[in-house]
Amino acid sequence: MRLFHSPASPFVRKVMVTLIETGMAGRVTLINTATTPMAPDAGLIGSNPLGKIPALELDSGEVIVDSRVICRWIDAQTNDGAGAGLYGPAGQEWPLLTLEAMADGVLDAAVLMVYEWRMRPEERRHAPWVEGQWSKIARALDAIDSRWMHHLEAPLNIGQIAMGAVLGYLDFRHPDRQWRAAHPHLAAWEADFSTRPSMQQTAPVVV
Ligand SMILES: N[C@@H](CCC(=O)N[C@@H](CS)C(=O)NCC(=O)O)C(=O)O
Repeated sequence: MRLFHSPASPFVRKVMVTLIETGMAGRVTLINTATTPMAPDAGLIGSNPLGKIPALELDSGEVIVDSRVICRWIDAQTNDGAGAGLYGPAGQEWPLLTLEAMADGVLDAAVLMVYEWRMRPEERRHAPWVEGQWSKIARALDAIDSRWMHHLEAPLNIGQIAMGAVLGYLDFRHPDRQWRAAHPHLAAWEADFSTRPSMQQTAPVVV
């Protein structure tokens, strides 16, 4: 299998952590990919017309996107198809899928903030729009810190993997926002979760 990959992408990190935690990382070849809305990677768009990473090309040639679907697919490959259990018991996966969706929404906002500053000429950057994105992130972190911690303090699940990628990305790209200050439960959880070998091996790298 081939994974369109960048060591800076938090969505790719979700997939990499899931591969490592399920023992499947050795089955995947990483394809180093640099892609932006204005300069989509030529090798990628044939597989994912959206021009986004991660995209997973199976040995059959079939391509799976996006990170949410890829992680679900990886989970389903283990234990003779019974799954790795990252989504909880069958029929009860909705809270964990919701937590993952919320984490992905935070990542979308955090990545858009980076793009606004990196890809727009200075005179066209719109600070209120950036602050609107940060407000989404802050509200989601508030909700997770106050109402979702029991899902994070449970056996390993997809919500934890997604939140690990979120908090690592906020440290990587938005350290000035100091997310820990108003989110003590998440801060304590992250201090522990980030010591997992799968998290250490996938720490973001500037490209
Ligand atoms: N919903 C997608 C989001 C993926 C995404 O936004 N990836 C970024 C890199 S972190 C990307 O490929 N950006 C290029 C673009 O937006 O054209 C997922 O979960 O995989």
